[in-house]
This record gives sequence, C-alpha cells and structure tokens, in this order.
Amino acid sequence: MLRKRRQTNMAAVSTKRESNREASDELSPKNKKTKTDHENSQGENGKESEENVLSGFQTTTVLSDSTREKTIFVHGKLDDQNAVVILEKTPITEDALAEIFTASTLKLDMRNDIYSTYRLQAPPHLNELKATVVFPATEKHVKKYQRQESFLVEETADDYQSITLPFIQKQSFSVQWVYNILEKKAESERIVFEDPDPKLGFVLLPDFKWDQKQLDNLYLIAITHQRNLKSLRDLTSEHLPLLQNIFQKGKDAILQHYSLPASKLRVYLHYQPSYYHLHVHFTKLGYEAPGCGVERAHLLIDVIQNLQSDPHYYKTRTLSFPLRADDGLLSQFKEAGKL
Ligand code: DD3
Repeated sequence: MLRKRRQTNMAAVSTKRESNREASDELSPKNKKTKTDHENSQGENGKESEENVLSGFQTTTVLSDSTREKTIFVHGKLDDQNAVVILEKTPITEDALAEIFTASTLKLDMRNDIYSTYRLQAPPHLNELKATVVFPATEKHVKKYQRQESFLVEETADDYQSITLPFIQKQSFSVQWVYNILEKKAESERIVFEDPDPKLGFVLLPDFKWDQKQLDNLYLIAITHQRNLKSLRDLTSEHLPLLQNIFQKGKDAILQHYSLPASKLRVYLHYQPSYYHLHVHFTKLGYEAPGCGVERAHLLIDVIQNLQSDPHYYKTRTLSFPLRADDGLLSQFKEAGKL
C-alpha cells in the first residue's frame, strides 16, 4: 500500500514562490531557501495552521477545464498579484469505499425500474480536491494553461543552433525550483531515492501531477545533479553512464518503494522539455500522462541505444515536437520560414 502523504496547497504556494523570479533576478544569490511542506504547515507565529491562503483569491478567468479530467485551471489575483490555481477531483480509492458507503448522505436524483442515480455527499475528508497554486504567476504560467492548438515542428540540427538554442537562452526559464530540490531546500521529505554523485547522480521524487494516493497514475521525475544539461540535444555518448545509472537505479527504487516492476513503467524524456534541466519521467504504463505521446516522449532505453550506435545522435538528427500556438518558439520557427 502507498504511504499516505500530505500534499498541501501551502506546499505548492511556497515552493513556487521562488520559481518565478524574473530573468534578471535569477543570478542573485539572495534568499533561495524555500520552506518545506512541514515548515509550511506551521503559521508564521509557529502554530499549526490550516489557514486558507486561497480565501482572498479573485478569479479573473477560467484558462481551461476538462470534464473528463475533472480539472479546472483558473487565473486570478491574490493580494494584487497574478496567481494560477489548478483544481482537480482526486480518484476514489478502494480503502475509502467502506466509509463512503456507511458515512455519506444520499439524495435521490431519479429512479427507473432497477436503475437509480443519487447525489452522494461523502464525509469531508473523503471529498478533497487537489489544488496546485502558482503564486506569483508570470505571464508565461498564465499562457501555459490556456487551451491552445498545437503544431508539429521538425527541428534540424541547424534549426536547433540558430533558432531553438538562442530562444531558450534568451528566455532563461527559471529552474530555481529544481535547484531547491537538489539542495534539499524544498520537497526534501518527498525524495524517494537519491544518488548524490555529482556526475552520475540524481534525485527521484513524485512529480507535482501525482497525488500519491494510488499507483494508477504514478509519476516520478529523476532530476540530474549535473546542471549543465538542458535537454536531449545536449546528450552524447559521454552521458551514457549517467543515463544508464538513472535507468537502473530509478527502476530499482520504484520497485523497492512501490513494488512496481520495470515492466509496468514508461521511462522517458520530453523534447522539448518544460524546463531546461535534464530530467527523466517515470510513469505507470496504462496511465496516459500528459506528454507521453510519440510526438514528445523519447523512451530512455531508445535514447541509450541511439547514443550507443551514434555518439552524436541527438546533436545531428532532426527531432519533431509539438508547439502550442502561443509558444514564442513557434513564432521563431515561423519567422525563419520553417512552418
Ligand atoms: C511547474 C514544471 C513545473 C506550474 C506547475 C509546475 N514536480 C514543478 C515546482 C516544483 C514541479 C514538479 C511549472 C514546479 Cl504546477 C509551473 O513543475 C515541482 N515539484 N513538476 C515537483 N515535485
């Protein structure tokens, strides 16, 4: 069974606070410490606080929603600053069933022959929503969650050098939250496994997208200790020991911790990634995680073999990936006449 863990709104709030600094701010060494989940559960005055940080949230607009996913992405204001709040109904777990049946109130909707439907009100503690808060949110965060059409781009090695690389360097997406994880300044108690080696090492922990209440949508990320690798494009055969280490030790740790064998795992990298610090995704087979489609996911085992047969495979090949209509990189490809 899974270890029950708190995933509080507060954790998201405080962890994110550091991650939105503007580019100019990024190099300044000041105050990088982010509070841990535990510290966050204490109010400023030290008392255990269940304070609702969202009570002052003023909705500006619904960015997107999905009936099927049971999610809504909301843009709004908290203390005059932009915030994005993601609300998600969480899956019903088997261990909650007994209490749902005994302790809920039932209101009849309709009855017809042997069929009936009800509105069931479960006890409050079985009726939680997962809330992810980005605060303060940048324009980029707000855009990211707006529903958007996407377009497939074919990026040659030259395109990478002349279009993509300059674009990601100019953008300087903040990965402060990644450094906070590597330096144990945030989420340290969520770490499932760590290999501390500076060259081959990594930290394995649950991704934000996973509430850790059921294995069905298991989602962990392995973040490398090496900081100079932006994406798949930076990998050469020189990095094979790193990739093999992540593959082997990541699978071992997940077997240890969740009793899930490698045959139930999808282990892959994204191209383009959503943040330019090398990381590997571990998701459960059967869970259609966002970004696990063929247009964005590269199985780690294939990456390893491609680098074994050609040390510069990812430096030379044309790579395809989808870009959203509002992505600045798409505009760059258009301006270069590549779309
Ligand atoms: C992110 C991609 C980034 C909004 C949101 C998430 N897993 C994270 C900070 C801490 C994390 C992640 C950007 C940001 Cl909701 C904007 O993801 C994270 N911690 N994916 C974990 N464990």
